[in-house]
Amino acid sequence: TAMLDLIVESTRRRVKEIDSSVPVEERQIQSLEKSIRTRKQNGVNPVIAEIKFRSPSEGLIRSYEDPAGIASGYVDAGCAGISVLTNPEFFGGDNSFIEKIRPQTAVPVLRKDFVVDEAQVRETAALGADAVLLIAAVLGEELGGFIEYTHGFGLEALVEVHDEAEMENAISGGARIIGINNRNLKTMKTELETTRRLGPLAAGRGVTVVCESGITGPADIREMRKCCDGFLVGTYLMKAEDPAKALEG
Ligand code: IGP
Repeated sequence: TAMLDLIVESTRRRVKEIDSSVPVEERQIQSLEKSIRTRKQNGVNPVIAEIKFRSPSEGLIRSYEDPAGIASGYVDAGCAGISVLTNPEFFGGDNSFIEKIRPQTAVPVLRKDFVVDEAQVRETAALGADAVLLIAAVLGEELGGFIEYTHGFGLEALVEVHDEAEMENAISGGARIIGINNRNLKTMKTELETTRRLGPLAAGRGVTVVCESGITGPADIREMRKCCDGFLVGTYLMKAEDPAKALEG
């Protein structure tokens, strides 16, 4: 996984600059798990809408505009949560996006980065996000420890998996929300088949399953809803002329 290795390596450099003396304020988090469950019970497709200006596979997705403006459009359109890329080098993100979005957003905010060190989890809490992405392929045997550390801050973890072994690692590690990434990080191709195959493995095990990546519109959501609880959509929304309208659509 050359691309993933490259991203992880550059992330390790950023980790050295984290100031862990910044206080983590005590606060009530907004639960992504509940937000997804409630919408599903009410017959609404739970969509976590993403803010992502570039990616390794797409290059520039959308020219930069105020992330808080995009987020408020997503909230008005009824999203279950907002996913925010904070990796600058590969995804055009920034930690400050979280601080800009959080105060004016009534839905859970997911901080999406490549967590390789506990200092990043603590940083996520300090930035004010409600949930953090943990990638099974990055953390391996350390995954369970990171999940526990995350829950210790009162934060939720979206635990990302791409195959059967990672799914088992996530469930046995105590994951409550599992994202099945349809993108193969080796080939960078997306296949909805991944969620079709792995989704049923999580059924009846008390976890909430999110179908991630490669969703190209409402038809994909209708097709996939039997295999998962929620959806994470980035590129399709960010490429739309009006991302919020695309979400309503
Ligand atoms: C969104 P898409 O294909 O709708 O833009 O995908 C999201 O799943 C994707 O951004 C993503 C991601 C990640 C990004 C999934 N896992 C890990 C960075 C790191």
